[in-house]
Amino acid sequence: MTVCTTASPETAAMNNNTSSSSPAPAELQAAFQAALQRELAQSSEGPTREALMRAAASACRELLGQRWATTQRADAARGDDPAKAPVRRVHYLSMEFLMGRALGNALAALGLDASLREAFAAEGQNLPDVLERESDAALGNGGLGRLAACFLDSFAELGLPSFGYGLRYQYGMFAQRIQDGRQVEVPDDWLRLGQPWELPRPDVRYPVGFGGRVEVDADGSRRWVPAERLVAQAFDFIVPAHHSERVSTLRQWHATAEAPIDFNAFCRGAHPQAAKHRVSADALNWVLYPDDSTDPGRELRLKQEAFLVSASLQDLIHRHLREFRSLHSLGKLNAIHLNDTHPALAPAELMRLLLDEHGMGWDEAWAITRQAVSYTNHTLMPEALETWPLQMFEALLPRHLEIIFEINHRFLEQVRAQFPGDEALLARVSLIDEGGHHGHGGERRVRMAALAIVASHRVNGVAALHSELMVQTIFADYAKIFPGRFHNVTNGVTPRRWLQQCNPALSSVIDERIGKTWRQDLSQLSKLKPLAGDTALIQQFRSVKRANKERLAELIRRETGIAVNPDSLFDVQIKRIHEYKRQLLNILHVIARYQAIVANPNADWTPRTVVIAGKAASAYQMAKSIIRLAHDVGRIVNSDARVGDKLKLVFMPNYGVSLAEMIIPAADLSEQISTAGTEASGTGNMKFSLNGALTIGTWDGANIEMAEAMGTENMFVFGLKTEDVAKMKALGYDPRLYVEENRALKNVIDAIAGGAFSGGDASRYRQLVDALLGRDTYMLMADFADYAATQSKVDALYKDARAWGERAVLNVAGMGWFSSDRTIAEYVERVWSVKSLG
Ligand code: B1N
Repeated sequence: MTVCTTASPETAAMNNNTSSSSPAPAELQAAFQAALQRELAQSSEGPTREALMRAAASACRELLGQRWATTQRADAARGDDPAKAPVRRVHYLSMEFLMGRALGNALAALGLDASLREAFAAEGQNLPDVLERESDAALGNGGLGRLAACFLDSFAELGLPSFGYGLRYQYGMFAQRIQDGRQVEVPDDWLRLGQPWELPRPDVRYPVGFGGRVEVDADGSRRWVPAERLVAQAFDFIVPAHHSERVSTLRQWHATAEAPIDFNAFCRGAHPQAAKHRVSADALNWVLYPDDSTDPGRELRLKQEAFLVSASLQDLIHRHLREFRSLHSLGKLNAIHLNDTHPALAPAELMRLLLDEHGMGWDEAWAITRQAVSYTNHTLMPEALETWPLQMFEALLPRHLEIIFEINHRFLEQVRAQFPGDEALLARVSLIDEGGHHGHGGERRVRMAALAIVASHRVNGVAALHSELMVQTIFADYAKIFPGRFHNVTNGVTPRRWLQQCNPALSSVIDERIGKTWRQDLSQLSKLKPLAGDTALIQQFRSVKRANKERLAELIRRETGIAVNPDSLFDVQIKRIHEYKRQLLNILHVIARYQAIVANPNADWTPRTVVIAGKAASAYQMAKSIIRLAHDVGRIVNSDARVGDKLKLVFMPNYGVSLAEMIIPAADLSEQISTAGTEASGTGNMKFSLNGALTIGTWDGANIEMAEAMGTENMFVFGLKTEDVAKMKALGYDPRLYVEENRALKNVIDAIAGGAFSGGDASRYRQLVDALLGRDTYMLMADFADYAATQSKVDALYKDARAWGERAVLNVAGMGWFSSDRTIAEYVERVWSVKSLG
């Protein structure tokens, strides 16, 4: 799939390659050997796996650097042919990019696996062991950050002129250790051993200011005089296409002090004062906020967001001026995309740069801003809607606040004209929350989602249901004011990482049947549909799955000491721990099953291994309590001789991209069980299905579209629908009624409450049980019976290996639409192309 054909013949050639014309292996071998010699010179350990990994990475990096230069030259020429509509360059602004490892991907993309395999063998090492030595680049929390990483892969593959912009955090997502069944957070010092992938760009640096005041010149023009100035310094991370020589770029900003030492203060002996700016710059680079869905209103986070936005937009303007010499065409030739509201300062900063630094008038600057900016919303959780205390905002970004006031003034005028007399509407949609209600102690706050919506030409949700709910609930007022601005683009995942690389054995089976082109055009997978009944194919699927399960069983044993049976059904739930995702519902089912097995050990049980993995935000006590419960229940269940292989519960520590690549190919059953209406999309759901797991899931997020694509009969759907949830809440939901009428559920709750899993300590899970019996916000009690009944259907089908296998094939066959290539093609078509501007 190629969406962008640009003017230059050079690019056309780059795009038309159907298979990557890899550099001569000799050239790579030479680069690899040179890098290896450098590595060896620096270490006394000999050619360790680390040394080989780093040598391979730097050899790849050199080749990628060449491709980068060619790609940039081609993109710069994209406006040259007056006969063609110019292609816009996309600037994808995101506080998170969850890249994982890069070497395996680079080798596959460059077509170098084979020659590197040989080079490693010559040193007595095999490829997978060497690849394993690379640590994950974990600069993201979860789905939102991983989506951004999949998008970079698709940008490269589709030949889209683009930059991903992020921050170069010193510490990424914390590593999770488990001590006595409890999560302990450990800093992720991922830069400790240096970063073989990044290309420092010492010549790409921009000043970024904070604080200070706004001065008014004699001619009335306004100018920001910041109190503090940092310098943003670029580091590039290059992402190769697999089927052309194009690359995409992730440009990550690193903050340094403009004046790292105040020598006056230093000479007075006032060392803290002398180091003030350096400390402040370091703080900015310090750490990724380890929070999924809620942000504490912390000043450092706002500074990080402002820093990302300012550096990225200065870079954009600089490049645009270099290429086109004038700013008038900036909106037409550039798209600026906001990955949620985290970079939503972008329109304010762009206005500031155009007005104050480049002397443009308001109307033109605003027109350009609106043309360029678009915004994706990723969650309906009201607590995740970012707002900043006005006081703090003003102290840090006084000029931006003035601009936001002006945008708001003009916007509210328009609303007043459109809906005369509706003062309540004005208060609801204003970019400023006046604080006249409960919460936040009545202080005034800046609403970032409002800014993002008002300044964008398009706003989208990430799955059909989510986009619908978005305009019916949190953004209903804005949808009334801007009909036509809102739409849907359903998420997708890159088939290169999430099938080709993580599951080479299944990839070969698929290749044999339908050829290899699914890597570029995932819709090819539908060709498997007529083959779903093919006994040999089912058998191949089964033996690949079995081998992947053995590999996972070995990892489980290494990591947790638990022995699991690869012939049992592997039932997997891996994602951030959050109440709405309902890992607790999963655990309740495990307990019910445990009790039933103990009561009736000789029944014909389908053996199951339940695997859970995920991190809890460090301050999220309920999520941490769920992790502890999983361990407590696992300890009891796994050591009960009456249970044996019939049931195991495993919590795998330190979930991340690389662990997902190991677990997903080994799953039989994928748990996607969020309360209907709460999971915006989910992307793990897609990865499992693509690897031949069946889904047990609610009618939520992208599960719905997956079920429709593969046939609802091929998914285990259960539970309340969004309308049911809303209705029941409106009528007054009482979870106790469900517990009273369901003996199995009552026994489960009683066991937890009575301390059956906590050594008799009835207080350990009191809060958790009280929450279930009191509010049960996510309606676990209402969904339990249907969930358990549906799990029994899973058991029954798993006993019929042929029927299960046929459905596994149909799952893969139905996933063609869920490629991030398709997602990006839709963004280009509806959001980023010149055409989409209307
Ligand atoms: O974004 C993913 C979706 O597939 C998931 O359903 C959704 O939960 C996830 C604040 C978030 N939404 N919001 C966040 C992350 C970090 C943060 O500080 C919110 N993540 C999602 C991709 O669309």
